[in-house]
Amino acid sequence: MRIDIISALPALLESPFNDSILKRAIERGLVEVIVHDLREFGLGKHRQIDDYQFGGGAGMVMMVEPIYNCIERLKKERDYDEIIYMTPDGELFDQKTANSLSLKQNIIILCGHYKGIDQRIRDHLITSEISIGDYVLSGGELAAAVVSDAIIRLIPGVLNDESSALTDSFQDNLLAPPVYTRPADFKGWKVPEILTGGNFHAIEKWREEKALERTQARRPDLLN
Ligand code: 6GU
Repeated sequence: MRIDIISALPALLESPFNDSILKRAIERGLVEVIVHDLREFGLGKHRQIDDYQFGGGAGMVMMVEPIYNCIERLKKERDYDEIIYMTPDGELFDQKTANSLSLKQNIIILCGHYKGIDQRIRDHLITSEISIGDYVLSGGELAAAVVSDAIIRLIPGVLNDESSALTDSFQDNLLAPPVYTRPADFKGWKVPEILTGGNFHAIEKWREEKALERTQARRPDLLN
């Protein structure tokens, strides 16, 4: 899989892909993540990428031309399954969308900034619009990192224990059960006995019960 991220602030996208699971996935060749600096497609000697909005109003708008040129350059090289625009008025991101995006070959993620991007890009080039929640971030970069992380960890071979992505919270509309590691007794705070007893059938049953209990208590909406 290949993810091309277009950003006016590419530095914001450096560290998420240079550590831990995502870094290893890239090193193993399971995913390619290429960040494109929109400024390189800016107009004139100042490499302008934003301008005042028609009709007046506060805030700059990202211009059509630099984004168009960047996307068209990429589209010449390969076909893209999705061209995603990160925006707080997009469709709410969830595990189902992550699952479906993880099956794609090539995607572009465009990060918005300032007051947003010229609507004509959204009308003519964007195939889907994603928001990561009902709050406003200064730009789409952190949201793009969130979406990329959720997608990449689902690619086969990225997680060491492949089954572990399947037992994530949300995969079956249930939150994950509690987990424990050694020591079994820390200052009198004890691990549930069933987990140290070695009865795997009983442990599985306990985990299912706890997952259901936790979901009922915290996210009853998931059970409908
Ligand atoms: Cl994708 N972008 C911005 N700027 N804010 C957000 C968001 C995206 N998702 C939630 N808030």
